[in-house]
Amino acid sequence: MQRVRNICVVAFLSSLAFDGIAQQELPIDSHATRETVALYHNLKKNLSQSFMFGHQDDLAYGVGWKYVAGKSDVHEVTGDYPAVYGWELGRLELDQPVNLDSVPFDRMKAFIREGYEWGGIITISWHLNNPLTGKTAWEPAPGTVASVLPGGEKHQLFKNWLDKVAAFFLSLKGPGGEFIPVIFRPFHELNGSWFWWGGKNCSPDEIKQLYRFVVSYLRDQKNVHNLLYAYNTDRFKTKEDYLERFPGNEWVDILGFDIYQANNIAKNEAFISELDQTLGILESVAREQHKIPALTEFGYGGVPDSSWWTQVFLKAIGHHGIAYALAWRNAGRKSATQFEFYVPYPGQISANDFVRFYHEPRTLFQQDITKLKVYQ
Ligand code: BMA
Repeated sequence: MQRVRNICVVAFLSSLAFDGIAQQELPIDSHATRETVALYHNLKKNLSQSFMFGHQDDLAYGVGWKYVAGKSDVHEVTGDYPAVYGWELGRLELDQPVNLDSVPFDRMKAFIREGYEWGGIITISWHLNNPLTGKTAWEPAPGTVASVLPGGEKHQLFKNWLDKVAAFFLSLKGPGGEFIPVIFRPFHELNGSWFWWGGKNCSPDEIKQLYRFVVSYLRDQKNVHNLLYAYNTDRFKTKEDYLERFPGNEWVDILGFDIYQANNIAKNEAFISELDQTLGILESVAREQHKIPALTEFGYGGVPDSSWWTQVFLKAIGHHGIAYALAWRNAGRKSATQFEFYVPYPGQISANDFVRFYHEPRTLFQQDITKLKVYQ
């Protein structure tokens, strides 16, 4: 009721001013579904009180197991599931039934529905192949971004790929037939040079054009209205660095960056100070742009420090107000010599500290966020 009265007064004073105020409180998609708008509002609320813990591929596999109903390394250690679930679309564009990390897309959809029904939040990345060379996302070939923009030789192919992504998003439905909201973070780590859409492999103007094209194609051509869009760099030093490739306020809902600690405990202090400073810049840009700040990916591979969660990660997060932080995937054994995980499993050296981290009032997991009802 209060809101109705305010709207009348503001509309009376100036309809232009009202537009300005209202837009700050809505996602960039003016046709976003009710649940998507509710998620946006709820992510914006209480930013300074707490943050949600997320994990990539949490329900699909962990260290030493794959596809066990109800299993999750986070759950094995804490007795609770994450609040945010990360999933990955790489190879959907090639019509393959499994993604680049061997997760079948039909199972992924079921996990997404499960997490949503528990009240959890879904975020999706896309390590799409290089459309110009046909190789992986990590095969930068200068000219690739230009080739997929309107007028480019791979533009039509890229649109075909986006059609598949649109169909995937539109296939995600909750129990009442409503679309499941997703935080989509296309072209993540776009200031690094390891992906074809990143850093030196294209100009800032080209990636901005590409980002805008993807948003307008999915939203305005394919009628996908269950997405919040995340602008997602890798680590950065200054506000200018962060915004160098920013497509503009009207194209982005969430501002994030990815950061990993190098495998060296001696560098704990350096990591705390870097993460603390970078989060400070992120928060101030988010305030200026009226967007939602988030740590879109983080991790310390193999977590070799027994008190990393409370003595390093939580210290760096400190007083910062971010909506969520997504730990990367527990791939487990990748080859005879490679082992990848970012969240402890039972018996892992940081498991007890992860339980302490779980009990910190500032960290939100599944049971906390179910109560928050973020889709209402
Ligand atoms: C990387 C690693 C890879 C994986 C890729 C995409 O950081 O985890 O093993 O294929 O992300 O999910």
